[in-house]
Amino acid sequence: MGSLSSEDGHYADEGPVRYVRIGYTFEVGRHEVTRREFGRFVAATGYRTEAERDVGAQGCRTWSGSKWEYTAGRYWRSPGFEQGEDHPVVCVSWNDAQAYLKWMNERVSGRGYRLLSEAEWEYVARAGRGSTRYPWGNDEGSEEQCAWANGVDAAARERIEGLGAWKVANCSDGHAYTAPVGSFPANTFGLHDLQGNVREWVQDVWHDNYAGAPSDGSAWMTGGDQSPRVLRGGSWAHAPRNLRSANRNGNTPDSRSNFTGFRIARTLDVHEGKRSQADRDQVTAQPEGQALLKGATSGAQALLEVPALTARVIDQTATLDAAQRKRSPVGVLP
Ligand SMILES: [Ca+2]
Ligand SMILES: [Ca+2]
Repeated sequence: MGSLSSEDGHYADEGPVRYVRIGYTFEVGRHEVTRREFGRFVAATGYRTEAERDVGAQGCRTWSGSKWEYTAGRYWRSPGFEQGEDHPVVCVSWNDAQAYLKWMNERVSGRGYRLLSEAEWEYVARAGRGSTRYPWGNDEGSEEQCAWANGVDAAARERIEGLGAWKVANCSDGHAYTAPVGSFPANTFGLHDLQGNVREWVQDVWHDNYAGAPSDGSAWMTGGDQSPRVLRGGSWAHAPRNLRSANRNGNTPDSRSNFTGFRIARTLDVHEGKRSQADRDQVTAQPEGQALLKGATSGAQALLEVPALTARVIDQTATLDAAQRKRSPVGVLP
């Protein structure tokens, strides 16, 4: 986990590189949480996001054409660009994500929905491509990137004003802002859009580097800076460098922007690869039509319409070897 200082685009907070062993099975949302899913939560609870309540700042952080700034009236239903119901929800804070998870856990007791830990996030984002900068390899800003992920690209430069000095991929991924979830290929774990589309909240508090970080996959909740939470994966608004699997950021739990969303997860079973009988019973007992499982690869299902889950036996050591490859000249604008 992390990246070596020799990796192109490396930031100091991505080191030191370390081994993480995740000795339990967990599920992770196949997609980022969508507007449809979040809307169901809001309809059921009347929840008002922090953007709507102007917590700490007015509205949601958006691009004005010259800078990022909090903009009154912007929130998840009105983020400053068009979104369909199958787009990822944005303008949600870490606290809003926790409210969503709390509601899910009240609806379906005992399931323990939560955010991913930072280590889990990087594990599933790398998806077996441990040593490359991206799951598609090392080249950035290339056609390959645009086939894989929604980052800031030629489509964005065409449609978004004032990009000026933004580093933009030299290809078009077809989406200036968010894309419907699952528009890009699944990784080898069956998961979509870890890199790009929206940046995703994870559970951990912020640390400036990985010195002393847990090695068992759990969220790092002690020490460091206790206020900011970690964000991973880059988004439609991020340069290729920030779509790298190792890239990380932190922001306060009430912060929100129109490139930030989240993804859900839960621990399945400490017995590797085996689902508990109670869990199987729950799945069997679910009311017809309530499961929303689109082509999941194994028996994991949600009891209410939540992001489709995919079950994976995560009992491997997430490794980063020292293999560093010279990448080709990149097609990135200055
Ligand atoms: Ca894009
Ligand atoms: Ca993402």
